[in-house]
Amino acid sequence: MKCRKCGETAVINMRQHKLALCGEHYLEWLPEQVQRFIEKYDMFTLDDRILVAISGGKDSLGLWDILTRLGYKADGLYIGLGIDGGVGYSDQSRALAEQFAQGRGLTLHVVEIEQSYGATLPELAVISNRGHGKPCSVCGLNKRYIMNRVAYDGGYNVLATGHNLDDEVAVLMQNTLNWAGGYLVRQAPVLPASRPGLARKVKPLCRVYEREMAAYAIVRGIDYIYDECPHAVGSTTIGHKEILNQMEEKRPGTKLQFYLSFLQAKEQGLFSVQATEPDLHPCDRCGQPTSAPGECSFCRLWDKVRTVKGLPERLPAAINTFAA
Ligand code: Q46
Ligand code: ZN
Ligand code: ZN
Repeated sequence: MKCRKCGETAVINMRQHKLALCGEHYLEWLPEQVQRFIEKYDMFTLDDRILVAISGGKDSLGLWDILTRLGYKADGLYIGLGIDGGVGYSDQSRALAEQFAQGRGLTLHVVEIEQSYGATLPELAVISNRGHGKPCSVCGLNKRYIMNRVAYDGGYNVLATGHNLDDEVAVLMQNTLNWAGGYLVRQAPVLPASRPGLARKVKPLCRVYEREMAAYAIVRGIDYIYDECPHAVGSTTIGHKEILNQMEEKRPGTKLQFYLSFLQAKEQGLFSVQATEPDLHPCDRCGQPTSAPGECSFCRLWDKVRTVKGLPERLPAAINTFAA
């Protein structure tokens, strides 16, 4: 397979785009694509301050790399969850995130939930008694809260995550199978900041295939964590990804088509009836916008942990920033 631009040996063949490229041209092509999506969906401009959620995986590190190559002001946020899974998952991913930031002179904020709030994620899952011993349900809540908090405190108006096309399509399939109207309405490349205190949420990689991100990280020499989170094993999302990959194999472009048709249908008003905004007010304890009466679910969760573990009322917030 030869590169369409120069005739050298191609490193990737993208059947859905009928395009094969060599390493050099691929490293040019992908950021151009991402820039196109940033503009198309009005995600942000060179004036915005962007906080990128960094997991240590190929998508978030690849995204951070692309945004800085494109000239955007983007700092990173790594949230340490204290997950071991027999492979030191959290420690390893944090080390890779720090190594990436240091090597490029970028600013990375690190929040360890155990240090900041008093328990690791697996501990929290047991204490909260939610999610049947699986930490994923409390994980999302904590990540969302901490991302909003750090974005707000640090004056970032945009929060970028590395969700790729495969992630988006797996969620879309799940939401469609459940006809989850509320979720379908909110699934989008951009979620505007509807209230003061919330940053605009963007997914610049929403049209980039997972294998394209893996190829980018490898060709670009980015050291990333190959393992998935140990708690992701056997998840519904991974099951859906496998099915979608089989469909893609038979008909290249299926995943992209599914996603783009969904966005188009939404634009034409297919889900607009459902678009009701929850009533938000500031949490009694922390002040972040919440739809729950009184305290937000994050504060209530950690109140319980403090009671169970006999911890002091409030631990000092610990955000470690490794500045450029
Ligand atoms: S939710 Fe669950 Fe993920 Fe959190 S505990 Fe791991 S698998 S990281 S996207
Ligand atoms: Zn080439
Ligand atoms: Zn709160």
